[in-house]
Amino acid sequence: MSYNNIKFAIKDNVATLTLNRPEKLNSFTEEMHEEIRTVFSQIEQENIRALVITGEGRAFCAGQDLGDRDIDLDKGFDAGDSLEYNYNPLIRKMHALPIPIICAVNGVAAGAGANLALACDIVVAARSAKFIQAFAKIGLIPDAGGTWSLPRKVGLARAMGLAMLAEPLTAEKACEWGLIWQVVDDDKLEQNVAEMATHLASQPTIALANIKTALRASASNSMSDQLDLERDLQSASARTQDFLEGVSAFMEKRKPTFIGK
Ligand code: LHQ
Repeated sequence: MSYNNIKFAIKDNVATLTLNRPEKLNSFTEEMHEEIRTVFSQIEQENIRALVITGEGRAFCAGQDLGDRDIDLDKGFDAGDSLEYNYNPLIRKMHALPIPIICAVNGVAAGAGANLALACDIVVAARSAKFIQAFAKIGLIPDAGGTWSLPRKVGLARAMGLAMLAEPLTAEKACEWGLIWQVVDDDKLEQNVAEMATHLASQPTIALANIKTALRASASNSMSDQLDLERDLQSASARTQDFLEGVSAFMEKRKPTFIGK
């Protein structure tokens, strides 16, 4: 299937979603959201064990396309509706998706584009990339999960500065602050992320999904609730074929072959 605003490919259990409106810095339109919804349904149905999200051209994503025909301020445009129907379901879906999502931030990530990146499980940025909570510059607040993820990742002081000043944060600084996992040279990004995705797709997928669930739940759980959750998720992890394989391989001093079941 071909799309107008994205590219989508599946190879060796790894899916790659590339935002593909480079002339508008891969900013989101209504049609792009529809296409992303379609591929997420496909991801849920197929045997995909890792997802990579990246952008075509010099940018990762500049957030909402401010020129999209659906943003008609004279016709009662409601930004809340766009969040309700487009961004919020997407961010919820990403958090709930039971496979690792790697973001390859190939260039500037602004507005909802920055927060799309931050909603991924592992974020690797090109050294030249920048993160901009651009919202305040146009009279908005960070959305697409930004007000939730920023203080959790970098603390309140830095979250306030990023959101209110709306200044670009370099990839290096983002990594130093704990906003992202890794910075790599621009010409190494694609290869580095491809290797990481291939590796993750060969790992015990159910355990990775359970890690994701547990770490994400920790943001709102008490210590005691979290211990209960660890008990339940460990119980489920240990009932997988991959756990049996992991232990057997360790005892037999060989490399495990995980099947994601
Ligand atoms: C764009 C955009 C863009 C359209 C670059 N739209 N064309 C909002 C509203 C409603 C509901 C829900 O939520 C949201 C969430 C949001 O995401 S709000 C925040 C929206 N994003 C921004 O405010 C960022 C706007 N863009 C920029 O500040 C700059 O373009 C950045 C800093 C990202 C990159 O700067 P440059 O590298 O200097 O590139 P540029 O500005 O020259 O952009 C290149 C082209 O891309 C240009 O088009 P043109 O036809 O003149 O060549 C821009 O107009 C277009 N573009 N972002 N968001």
